[in-house]
Amino acid sequence: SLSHMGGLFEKDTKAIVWGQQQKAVQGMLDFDFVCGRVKPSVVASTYPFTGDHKQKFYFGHKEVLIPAYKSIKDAFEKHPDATVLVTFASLRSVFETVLEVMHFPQVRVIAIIAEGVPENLTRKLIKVADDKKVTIIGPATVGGIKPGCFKIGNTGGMMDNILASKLYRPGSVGYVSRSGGMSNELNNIISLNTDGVFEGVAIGGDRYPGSTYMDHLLRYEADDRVKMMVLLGEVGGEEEYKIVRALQEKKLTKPLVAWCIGTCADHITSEVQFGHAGASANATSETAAAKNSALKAAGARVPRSFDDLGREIRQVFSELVKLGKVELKEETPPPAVPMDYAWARELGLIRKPASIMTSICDERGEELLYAGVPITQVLEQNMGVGGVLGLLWFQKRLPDYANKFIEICLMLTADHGPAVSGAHNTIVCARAGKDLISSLVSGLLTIGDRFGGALDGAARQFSEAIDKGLSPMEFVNSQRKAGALIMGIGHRVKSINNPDKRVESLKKFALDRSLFKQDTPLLEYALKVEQITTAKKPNLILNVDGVIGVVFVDILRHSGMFTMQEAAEVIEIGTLNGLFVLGRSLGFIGHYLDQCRLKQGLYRHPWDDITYIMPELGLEQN
Ligand code: Q5B
Repeated sequence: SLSHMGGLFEKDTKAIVWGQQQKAVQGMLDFDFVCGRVKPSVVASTYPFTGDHKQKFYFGHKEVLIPAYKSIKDAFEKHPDATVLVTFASLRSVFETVLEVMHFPQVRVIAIIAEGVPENLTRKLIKVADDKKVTIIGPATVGGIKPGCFKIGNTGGMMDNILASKLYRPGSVGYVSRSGGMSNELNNIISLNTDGVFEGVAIGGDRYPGSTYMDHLLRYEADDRVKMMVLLGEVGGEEEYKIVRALQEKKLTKPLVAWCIGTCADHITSEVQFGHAGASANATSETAAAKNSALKAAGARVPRSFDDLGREIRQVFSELVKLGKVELKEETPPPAVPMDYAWARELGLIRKPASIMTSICDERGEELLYAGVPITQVLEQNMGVGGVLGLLWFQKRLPDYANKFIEICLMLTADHGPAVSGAHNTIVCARAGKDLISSLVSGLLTIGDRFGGALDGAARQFSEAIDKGLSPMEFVNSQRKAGALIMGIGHRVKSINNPDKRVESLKKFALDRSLFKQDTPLLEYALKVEQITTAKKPNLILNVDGVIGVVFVDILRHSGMFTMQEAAEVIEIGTLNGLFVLGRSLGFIGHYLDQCRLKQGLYRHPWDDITYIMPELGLEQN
């Protein structure tokens, strides 16, 4: 059954990976690149739970697309040159998938990573694999590595480990171990004491591994490029005795350094089961110590302890060099593999200015923070919508009366009927069959100097006037002279004869010192301006935009929460119109829903409400 066990992996070996293991595939491609492979070793992946698509990977600096197939059949039929399957299928699905893959004649090697595969199923797979001349590595393994050629999945660890153990170019030592974790240790020990690893396979920790120590040692024996071999066996099972016999029968002739781990089990009085399913001695002959003695007696080079393994390997290797059996090659540095950004960041090797900065909200931790305040505290402290707005807009816990003022503003600006520009637009848009967001936005787009968007303008104009020391009359005159309207003054339907109740309520709240606990000099100034404008025309009242604008300036300047610079910035960046936008969004959404509920058809403006004035061009020509 061993005649088929030639070299498993070469520089052009191609594999298909079963499973969504992007990190492992990227690791394989990085290994390929550092080895100087011309093409990536992974040609496709397969996973039954996603449709056919392509996945993006890096091959060195280049980005490559590797196809992912839903069906195993498609993957192997479309990639007839793929001879290896690396399967990350779970213990539940691995049997069926491996069985299916073995039907494809091109398949020569299957690496099974899953742990806990039922032993009876593994034995069935081994039987089929033997018939089909397929080599199985695993189950319960990280896989194996052939420097310069191919790496199974996550074998060899991260790139720094691969570079440190010089796994990017072949050495002269072939090793086989059970444990994947220990294979990393072997990579390190061998690279420190010899010219490096030629190939290493971790056969896996189960009692019935798909391929055995012997299978791989015989391959190494047959391969001229392997000059010495290392075996890392372990307590439990009889596999190591096959090596003993092979040594005695001279089937293995190359120098073999061997050590079985688990010798400490002899010092423990109770029966010990180590991490691997097979790592338990059921008889004295299965102990690590017994196997080490037998191996030594058969001619293997067995160190006194695991600590001496490196020294023993070094000794054997230097003997081979002295005998001229190993020719030391000049080292050529491997190409630099670009480091993954995430990894480099984790190691603290790079810094990059963030594309986005934020100072109002942090959702990354266990609890959402608004300006550093946990959301549970926002609720516990009854901060309300006003408090939340204070945190998110100003990064401040505003005083309760200011939060209350904000909430009153939102309530009073929520709607002012279907006739105003914004609501009209929302209604027309809704009746044209558009969705909620389009209809809302259509309404919001009308907000500006004339309609609902005079808050910032009023704040700016009135505060500039008071800062310049202009009397209300001087201010009104200067605006008239400049031919500019006073923002926050005037209304289409409200006047001193038909006062705007919203404005009355806001004034009442802001001027009541028992409720509104601060001075309001700008509001008082604006009311004097109103007396002058309404004397000219009764509709030139301080309107809803105006009263909110000036009271907010009073909050910014006299609540003690803002510096003068912060107060100026709030106005400058157009914050205050946001209050009207936010409040009126409630109404616009209401109008949208209302139109839908009332099943209103497409709006068309009636002709009798349009005056058509055409230039009389046609007549002139006649
Ligand atoms: N005159 C609001 O104008 C309106 C003057 C003025 C000096 C002024 C106008 C205006 C400033 C912007 C402003 C917010 C367009 C309004 C809102 C929300 C709403 C809406 C709703 C809601 C009204 C007549 C005469 C003319 C003008 C003079 C007018 N305004 N002078 N400063 N500010 N205000 N916008 O009625 O000599 O006759 O030529 O632009 O604060 O949008 O409910 O509807 O909740 O939805 O069209 O409340 O005041 O008056 O343009 O015919 O002017 O007064 O120069 O003088 P009207 P006009 P003259 S609140």
